[in-house]
Order: sequence, then structure tokens, then C-alpha cells
Amino acid sequence: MPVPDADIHPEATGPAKALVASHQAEQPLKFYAGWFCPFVQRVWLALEEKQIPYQYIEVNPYHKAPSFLALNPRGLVPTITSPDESGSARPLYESTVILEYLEEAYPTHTPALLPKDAYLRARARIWIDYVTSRIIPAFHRFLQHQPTPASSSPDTKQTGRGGGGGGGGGDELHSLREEFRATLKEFARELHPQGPYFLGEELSLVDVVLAPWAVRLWVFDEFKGGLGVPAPGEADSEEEERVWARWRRWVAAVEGRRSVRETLSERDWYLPIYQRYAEDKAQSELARAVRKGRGVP
Ligand SMILES: N[C@@H](CCC(=O)N[C@@H](CS)C(=O)NCC(=O)O)C(=O)O
Repeated sequence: MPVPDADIHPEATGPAKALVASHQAEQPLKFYAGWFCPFVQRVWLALEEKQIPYQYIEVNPYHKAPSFLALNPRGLVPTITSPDESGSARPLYESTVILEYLEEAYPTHTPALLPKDAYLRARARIWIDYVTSRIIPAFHRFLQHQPTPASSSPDTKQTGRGGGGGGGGGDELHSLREEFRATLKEFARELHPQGPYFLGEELSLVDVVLAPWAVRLWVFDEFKGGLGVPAPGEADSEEEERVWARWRRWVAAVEGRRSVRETLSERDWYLPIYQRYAEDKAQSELARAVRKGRGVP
């Protein structure tokens, strides 16, 4: 029986629809993607930024078609194939592995998304890992949290569209919100002082790996009563004010990036997907891993 997650709008909409349409022609590099998936968006951003020719192939990864499992035994998007010298397609998966591969396999395609300097490259990898191992699990713990019966009195109800108001879901929801916000704050403290990007004026893989979640932060307003990042002038201290101002500048920079805008679909089609997470009904590998207290699968 298909998992509830399989119920996904079958194709990209909005700006991403046009981009998909312009990448249907046969190309050596095949990009097995799902329009809705933030891990896919990471790879899509790099392909677009670097202008690497690719053929976009829409896959519903929850159907686990045997032909797709033959490429990626875990049946996850993103997956790519690239031909060897004899023309046989070689598969690769895991978004961060694919991103590193694109950097190495297409050295003449600029911009380079990792610094040339070995120290700076290693530091970038620390923060790429931080995004996947800290920020994304905290995003999902907060999003998937359900109130225990004792904490679900009517005034602390948290889910449902617009539910939660400024309120709650009780202490647990509050601390998961804090925990998630703390991961963002730690990231924001590491941003280049002027930026606007993580390493400075130029976009890098550190920005690319977090951007898809940054443009999905609206899900917390929609389902969990907000994220609680203080509005300008409302932070508790000068240091907080400075850190959150820098965070907002980073978000604005990635939101404004052409590659980010053009790889997004219409919000209405993301809503039912994120509602399943917000009600903790999703059965994806990611949802189950978070439920079991593990990290990103
Ligand atoms: N660690 C993987 C995660 C990819 C992933 O979880 N993709 C989701 C879609 S957003 C998927 O294919 N899910 C299918 C499933 O959970 O069965 C990566 O970085 O590429």
C-alpha cells in the first residue's frame, strides 16, 4: 500500500514549471528529481548556478519503482546519472555527495561553489555538515511535534492551518521552537560580517545546502504558531539584534537569487505535504528518522 506521502501533485508548478519544461531534452547528465523536495533543490540550485546541462526527470520517490531502485537502492531523490566513457549511465545519490561531484566533475563551470583555499574549503564543509546534522533535524523535530494529551488543551492547540496563533502546544513545542531557533542563531553568528552570503560576496555550497529550508520557514507560521525570530528592534540584546539582522540579510539574499526563485513551485502544492509533517502523519524516511530521534537519513 502506498504511504500517504506518495500523494503529491505530479509536477512542478509556478516558476519551477517553466524551468522543468526547458530541461526536457536528452542530456548526458540525468537529474531524477521531485519538484517538492528540498534535498533536490540543493542539487538543482548548483546545476542552475553552474549552468551544467541536465535533463530533468520527475520521480515520485514514494512509489519506489524498480527501475528507480536500480539506480538508488534507497529510492530517494535527488539521484543523478552521468555516463562513463562507454556511455553507460553511472548513478550517484545523496545531495551533498552530488554537490561535491558537480564541483569536481565540471571544473570549468563557474561559479565554483567551494573556496580554492584548503582551509576555507574545510571550514565550509564544517558548516555544510552543521546544516544537515543540526539545523534540518531541529527543523523537523519542531515541525513534527505533537502535543501530548495533557498539553493539548484548546488554548494550546498547535496544528492545523494557521493554528497555534502566537501560542503554543505547551512547553515542549516552545522548547523545540527555541532549539531550532538556536541552531539558526549559531549559523548566523558564523556568517561573513558583510556578506551577504556565508563566505562573503559569492554564493557557496554552505548557502546552497540551507537555502531550500530557508525558503520553507513559512511552514512554521502556517502550522506551528511562528518561528519567533524577533522583528527588527525587538531582540533582547544588542548582540541578538545584530545576529538576527545578519540572518535576515542572508535570507533575503538567498530568496532573491534567480536559481532559488526559479526552482520553487506554487505554495499551495507544498501545503498538503508540510501539513502531513506538521500533523506527524508523514511516513518518509526523514519523518520516521526524526520520530525515532535519529538525524537526516
Ligand atoms: N540524505 C538524502 C535525503 C533525500 C530525501 O530524503 N529525499 C526524499 C524527498 S525530499 C525522498 O526521496 N523520500 C522518499 C522516502 O522517504 O521514501 C539526500 O541528502 O539526498
